[in-house]
Amino acid sequence: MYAWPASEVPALPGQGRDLRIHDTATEGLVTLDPGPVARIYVCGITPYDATHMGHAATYNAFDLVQRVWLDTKRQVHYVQNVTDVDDPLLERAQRDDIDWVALAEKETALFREDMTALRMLPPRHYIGAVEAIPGIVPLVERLREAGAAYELDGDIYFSVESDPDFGKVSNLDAAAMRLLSAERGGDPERPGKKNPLDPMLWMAAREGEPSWDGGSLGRGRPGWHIECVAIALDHLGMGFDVQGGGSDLAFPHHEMGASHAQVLTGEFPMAKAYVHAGMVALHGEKMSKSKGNLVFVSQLRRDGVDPAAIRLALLAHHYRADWEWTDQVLQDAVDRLGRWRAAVSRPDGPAAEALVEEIRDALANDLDAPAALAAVDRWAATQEAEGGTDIGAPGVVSRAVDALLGVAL
Ligand code: 5CA
Ligand code: ZN
Repeated sequence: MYAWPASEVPALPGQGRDLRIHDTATEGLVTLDPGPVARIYVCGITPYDATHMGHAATYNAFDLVQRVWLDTKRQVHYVQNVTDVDDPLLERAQRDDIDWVALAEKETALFREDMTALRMLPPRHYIGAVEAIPGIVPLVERLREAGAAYELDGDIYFSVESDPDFGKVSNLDAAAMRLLSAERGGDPERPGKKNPLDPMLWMAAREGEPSWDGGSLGRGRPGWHIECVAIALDHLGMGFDVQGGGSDLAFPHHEMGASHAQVLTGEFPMAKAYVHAGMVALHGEKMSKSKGNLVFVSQLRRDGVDPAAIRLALLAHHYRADWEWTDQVLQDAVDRLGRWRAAVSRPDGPAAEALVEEIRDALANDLDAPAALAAVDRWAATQEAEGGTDIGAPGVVSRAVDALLGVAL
């Protein structure tokens, strides 16, 4: 499916930096060394409700990854999916008595608008689960032929024991895995499974639910993890640079996906770094569609909030931190945007070359956006207090803030 329009990324003077980023699998910082084309897969939305600040924060983190790479003059091959058929989507459509396809299309369209407004660069390939089904079926068939999958009352499960490297993404013990599996879409209690953690690859058609021809698998629909694996392998291949998502995806989603891919290809690892963004909360609890404690990007836009201020509110938090959305967070961002715009509206100002390097250093250091904002704050404060004589410096600052942080001043 089509993604959304790209905003322009101004070229900057000087040299970009190689990105050092936290990898969940090795539990430390890794300096990535992508070739001329960096490859990244970021898990997309399940489109049954509007984009909330938690989603926006996670996509902001990976937009920064893309911008750091672009600044090194690399191309970026970015792939994102849309989980446009899954239990939560079907349940919401039933609850609201609407067609599930119409619901998915409406919320995906709104997501595109929100991403465009926030100046998130689009993926090169934006792929729906439904359109990926013809590629998913043969992968499940191959897993079954390899003895890594088995049938249970018509449903097909992946056997986690078929991957010797299972567990190396999230580094959790068995008890923690079991708990998270139950919370996040798994069915560890279902009798008859070889291992309670085994995830579904293909769900046999259920009465009243959509289903597709699965060849030798019979009619049904794909499991969640194999969806992302099929799309990632099709468009990026193994050993891509970054697998991204929020921290709630480390287990089971990214763990299971890595195992599927590793068993399918015999290669390890699927991704060179597994990068996870922290969770945004509202009123003390993780913002989530199922709990309904949400602040929507589209609602703020409707209320007249400048999308650049929303973006600055996201950037004010380190991507790995869990943080709380409050009115004050937004107000601080609105105030900061005002100060920055005033500072760049003059024709001259304090020299800006050092500032560009500071923003680059901050982002290359595990995407330290708050440090980048602090550097721009200092330049803006000097501009306000003393001004400067460097003709064109405000232009350099606004181009750097746009190219590296996605904020249009
Ligand atoms: N479709 C799947 C991924 S294949 C999915 O998790 N969809 S989602 O709509 O539930 O979430 C989309 C992205 O937003 C995921 O990366 C998820 O980790 C992230 N996310 C969800 N809630 C929050 C939150 N409160 N804070 C930060 N990120 C969040
Ligand atoms: Zn995914």
